[in-house]
Amino acid sequence: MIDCIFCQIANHEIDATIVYEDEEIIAFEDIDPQAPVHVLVVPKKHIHTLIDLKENEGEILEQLVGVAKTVAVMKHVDHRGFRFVLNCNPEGGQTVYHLHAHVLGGRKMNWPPG
Ligand code: D5M
Repeated sequence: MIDCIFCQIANHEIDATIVYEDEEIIAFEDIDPQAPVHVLVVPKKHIHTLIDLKENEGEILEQLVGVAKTVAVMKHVDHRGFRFVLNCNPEGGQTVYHLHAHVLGGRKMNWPPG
């Protein structure tokens, strides 16, 4: 999608600090980190929100989770603990409308989340 910032990052049209990339998924540092570790895990295919993910696209979620685990190991938060967050639509806190998951760690997470 032409105006989508995460599509532009996935296509290497704008810069990001990329920590992982394969054919389907890209992971990069969040520009406004909310924890010492804050990485976004993003499918390269443009999907607006979790709700727009089709039934036959479940593999994308598996890939997101798999890469989130890889990022947690790379960032040494796998055993300490980390949070995997997927915001959906306005009340879910989504601000960028290209499906993505957050990997947050390096500090104690609060519950319930804000
Ligand atoms: O999360 C959207 C996240 O995307 C938010 O934490 C800021 C981050 N963001 C926005 N633009 C960029 C760029 N250009 N690089 C890296 N990170 C970015 P949401 O769940 O939609 O609220």
